[in-house]
Amino acid sequence: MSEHTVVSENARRDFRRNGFVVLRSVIEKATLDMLREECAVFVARTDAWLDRRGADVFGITHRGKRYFIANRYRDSERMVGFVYGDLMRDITTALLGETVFLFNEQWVVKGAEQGMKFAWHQDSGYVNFRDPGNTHRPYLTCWCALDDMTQENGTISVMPHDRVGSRATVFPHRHEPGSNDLVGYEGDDSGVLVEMPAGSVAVFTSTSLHRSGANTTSRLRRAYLTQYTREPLRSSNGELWGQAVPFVSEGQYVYDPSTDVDARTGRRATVNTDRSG
Ligand SMILES: O=C(O)CCC(=O)C(=O)O
Repeated sequence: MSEHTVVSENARRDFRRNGFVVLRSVIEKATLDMLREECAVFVARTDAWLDRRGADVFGITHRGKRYFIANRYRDSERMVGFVYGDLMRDITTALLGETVFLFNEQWVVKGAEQGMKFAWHQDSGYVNFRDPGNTHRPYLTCWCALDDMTQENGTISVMPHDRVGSRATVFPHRHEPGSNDLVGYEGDDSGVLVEMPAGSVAVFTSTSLHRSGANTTSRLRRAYLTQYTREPLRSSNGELWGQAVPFVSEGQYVYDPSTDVDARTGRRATVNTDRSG
C-alpha cells in the first residue's frame, strides 16, 4: 500500500457511500497557474481548428460557449507531470486500487456569460450509449477546478448514489438535439451542488450522475479532468476504448513516457519528468 496523503479515511468512506467526494484546495498554486496557461493554449488551438473547418459546433463543443478538448496532454511538455503526478497517484490508488491506467483526459471550459449547461449524465452512460451492454467496471473522474466553482459560473452538481440507485446501474441516455448532450436523468432531484475553491478536485465514479449549470458570469469557467480505470476498457467487440496508459501497477509507479504513444493518432508524449501536482 502506498501512503495516501490527500484522501483521508473519511473521504474514502464518503466516496464509497455517495459515489463522489470533494478534495478541497489540493492543487498547489504553481500547478494551477500552469494548468490555466495550458488551458488557454488548447482553447485557442480549438478555436483555430474550428475556423479551419468553418464550424461553430463539433460534437458537444460549441464555440465560445462550451469546450470539451480531449486527449491532448501529449502535445504539452507540462501536462504529463500532472496527469501522472503524485496528486493523481494518491487519489487514484486510494479510490480505485493499486493498479491504475489513464483512460481519458480533457479540458471543459465554459465561456463567459454564454457558457452552456451540460445535462445530467453518467460518464458510463456515454460509453453505453455508443456500445449498449458494455459491462466495464466503473472508472474514476478527477474533475479539477481551475477557477472558484459556483452556481453562477456553472459548477457541477453530483447525485449521491442512494437517491437514484445509480451505484451499480447505468441508466439509458437519450441524445438532446441542439446541445448534443446525452441525458441520463430527468427527475426533480437537483443533487448536491459542488461549490469549491480553485485548486480543488471533485472525484466521482463513472456511474455517478452529474450535470453542470450555465456560466452567467463575466469570466471563463475552466475545469480539467482526468479519468482512470482499473484495467483497459474494451468495447463489446474487444477493441480498446479510449486509452489504457499504465500509470500504477500493484502499487508501483510504472508510467513510462518513452512508451506513451496514442494508439489512435500516433502522438508521442513529450518528455518532462517533473511530476508536479
Ligand atoms: O465541466 C463540466 O461542466 C462537466 C463535465 C462533465 O460532466 C464531463 O465531462 O463528464
